[in-house]
Amino acid sequence: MSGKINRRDFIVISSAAVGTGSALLSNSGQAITNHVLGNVERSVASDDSATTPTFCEICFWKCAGTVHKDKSGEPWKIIGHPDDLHCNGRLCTRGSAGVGAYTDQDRLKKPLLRVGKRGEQTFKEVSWDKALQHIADKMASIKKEHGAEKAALFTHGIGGGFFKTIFKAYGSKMLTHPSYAQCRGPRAEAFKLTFGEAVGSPERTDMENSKCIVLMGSHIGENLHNAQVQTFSKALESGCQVITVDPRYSVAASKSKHWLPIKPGTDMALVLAWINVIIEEGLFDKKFVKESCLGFDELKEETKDKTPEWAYLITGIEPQVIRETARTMARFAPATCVHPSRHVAWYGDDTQRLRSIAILNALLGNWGQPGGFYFQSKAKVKKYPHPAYPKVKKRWYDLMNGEFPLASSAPSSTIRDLTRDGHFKAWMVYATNLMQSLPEQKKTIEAINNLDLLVVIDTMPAEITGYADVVLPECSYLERYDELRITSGKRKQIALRAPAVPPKWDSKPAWWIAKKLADKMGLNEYFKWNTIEEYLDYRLQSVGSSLKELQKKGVIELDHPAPLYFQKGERPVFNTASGKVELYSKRLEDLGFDPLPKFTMPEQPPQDFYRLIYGRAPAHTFGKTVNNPVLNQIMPENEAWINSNVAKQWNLQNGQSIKLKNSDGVISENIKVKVTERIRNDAIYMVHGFGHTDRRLRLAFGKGADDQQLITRVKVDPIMGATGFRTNFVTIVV
Ligand SMILES: Nc1nc2c(c(=O)[nH]1)N[C@H]1C(S)=C(S)[C@@H](COP(=O)(O)OP(=O)(O)OC[C@H]3O[C@@H](n4cnc5c(=O)[nH]c(N)nc54)[C@H](O)[C@@H]3O)O[C@H]1N2
Ligand SMILES: Nc1nc2c(c(=O)[nH]1)N[C@H]1C(S)=C(S)[C@@H](COP(=O)(O)OP(=O)(O)OC[C@H]3O[C@@H](n4cnc5c(=O)[nH]c(N)nc54)[C@H](O)[C@@H]3O)O[C@H]1N2
Ligand code: SF4
Ligand SMILES: [Mo]
Repeated sequence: MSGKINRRDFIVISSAAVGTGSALLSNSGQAITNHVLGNVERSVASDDSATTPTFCEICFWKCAGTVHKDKSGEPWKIIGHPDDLHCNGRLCTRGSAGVGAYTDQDRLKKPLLRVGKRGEQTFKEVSWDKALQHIADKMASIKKEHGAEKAALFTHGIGGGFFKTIFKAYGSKMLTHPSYAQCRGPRAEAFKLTFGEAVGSPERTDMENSKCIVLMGSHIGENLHNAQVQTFSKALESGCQVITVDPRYSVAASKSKHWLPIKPGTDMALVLAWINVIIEEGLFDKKFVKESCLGFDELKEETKDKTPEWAYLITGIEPQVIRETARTMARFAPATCVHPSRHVAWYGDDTQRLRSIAILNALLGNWGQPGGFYFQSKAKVKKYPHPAYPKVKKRWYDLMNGEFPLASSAPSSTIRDLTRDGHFKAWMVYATNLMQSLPEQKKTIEAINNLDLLVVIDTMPAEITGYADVVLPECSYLERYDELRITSGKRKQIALRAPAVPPKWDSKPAWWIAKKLADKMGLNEYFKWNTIEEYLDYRLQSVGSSLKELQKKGVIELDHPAPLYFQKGERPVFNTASGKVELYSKRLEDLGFDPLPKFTMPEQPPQDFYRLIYGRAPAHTFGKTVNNPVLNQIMPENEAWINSNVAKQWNLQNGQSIKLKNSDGVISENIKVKVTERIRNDAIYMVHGFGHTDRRLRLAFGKGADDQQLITRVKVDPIMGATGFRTNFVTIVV
């Protein structure tokens, strides 16, 4: 496999690729709507009352948009908000298909109480009053018998905030979300250790001004975070040189000057070799390093033998390619951005790998510089007043026994493992399908079996709801008000989500569920507002706006954003102990970890086994869109990407149905083979989120395979507790 792509290949491959991110963004939801509705003429209402502001809930990018209704009052298309920084007026395929989240006939319709065994999915429908009373009684007895801190809350999504209030008021700060230890936690800790600040979400990468972008895994275009794809496309249009490191020829690779088909799990060795070249050839930002960085000499000493020749034997990337790409990065610095990726829980040494990436960026002097990393602003909006929360006896970190000293958020996997050991009695789970998001499913089931109460608040009968004692149906985002979207970015924006239509069936918004539950739990003083409108208006008044203004505009922008970059002559101060960028981390050293990243080779697949790797597809968000009637049509199942030579060896044909078996003997559901040159011969790739086992998901049930089922071995990051997922090997069962 050659690293460099010539121009001819570039054109051929890019047109053959799955489609670029920008091609999957649309100015209006009409194309998608027609796709579902078969091009029927709609009689469109044109008065103002037929449009409502919202922000998208199909993924966590939260693009702001406008919902349009037809004359019968049904939502029929969603259009991106032109002023919104997250989307610039264009929603992606998934966001345009948001109406499908509302129309899905398989949605949860009534509160449910479990009647059969856990996992059997046997429930009876009950009233809200009964369901909430059941939860309130159970929570009260758990608190009385075991203490409030025996209850844990898992959330992923903006409505989770209302349940956090309940938990804190109840006396538990055991709050966790899988987007930390299963996603971007290592990135946050590595950048905080190095620069004193995290990268944030949306990321503060200034790609639209980059002249060189380096992607390590990060498969932008398939990973479809709207404005990020747009800025990437913009950079490409203005001739930015992209270097993509990926064992698979991703869509981003097809847009790149260089594709480095790295041996999976060896990225840190490549980064250390790049650092070696940049230091040895004197290509680093000397002024910035001298004035603002700590530990350069130690870094130089540590990496002096990490030559491209050393890295070649580990990564499979030829030394001259390593040198050439390092020189390219340096040539365009500081307008070079080595993207820190987002889902980084890969191999168990993830904080250290991300440290190496942070250090490389520091040497390029791109922090606070156009084309590198910019400084973000965020609106300060007052909280609705409530009494002080009770003091808690124990926090999650008191349970860690000294492990994961730099975890700044509770690793969901550890909370799960502690539950398995009997530490927790109740879980409330809001908008996260823990059966698919946490690795080692068996442990998740064992943990759940140790609970006295599992409450799941979801819109769909996801796998996790099958194990719940009480299931609470939330309405779709098109049917509800929600917490304000107040995100960090280049400017200070606030967006509103308002209901375009009333909730279908007996589903309710998160704020309503939380407020009613608080009443039953005797915690109503924490939800003093009478209506959600009053709550939102109070918050908006605190920044000189109002609910009325947001209802009209959808997105507002506050004055005085912080400068995006360091000002000329400014002497940067960093939020680290030394006030400098810490190339060498005394903090890590004091905690007994390597102060500079050191590479160790991950375990390699045995004979006839391949490393299981996974990623995103532009038409889906994890497993939560597979049952969406629109998106299901676009991509109903996933495929196993298998290298052509491997396929030949196993005598596999394109489209053939196989199963995969992992090293622990777990066998997947059926999955179709995609025979391709676009992946190395030591890995098999699939899109995450398929292989649903809940029969109530009529479109998604039994379609494709679930990567999570095959992830039975993880390597845990000792610094902050992330579960490295890419440590599993699979073989083929024909
Ligand atoms: N369409 C869509 N977009 C999404 C999401 C979604 O569900 N759907 N989810 C969003 C979320 S929450 C996240 S966290 C992000 C995740 O998106 P990213 O941060 O881009 O995730 P990665 O894990 O970096 O990307 C997967 C890529 O890593 C490659 N890979 C596998 N092993 C290795 C390796 O050892 N080294 C290298 N260099 N590459 C490797 C795979 O081939 C694949 O191309 O996507 C976001 N965007
Ligand atoms: N094997 C493997 N595991 C992974 C990943 C991977 O790529 N492979 N990715 C990891 C990453 S990066 C992340 S961020 C996590 C993501 O993990 P999760 O956030 O758990 O993602 P999903 O599995 O899609 O579960 C989302 C749940 O929210 C529900 N939902 C959707 N909309 C709403 C709503 O409006 N209200 C409510 N109440 N519920 C709603 C959906 O029905 C679904 O059950 O998974 C991590 N785990
Ligand atoms: S990127 Fe797409 S799915 Fe995600 S919030 Fe924006 S429009 Fe919705
Ligand atoms: Mo994520």
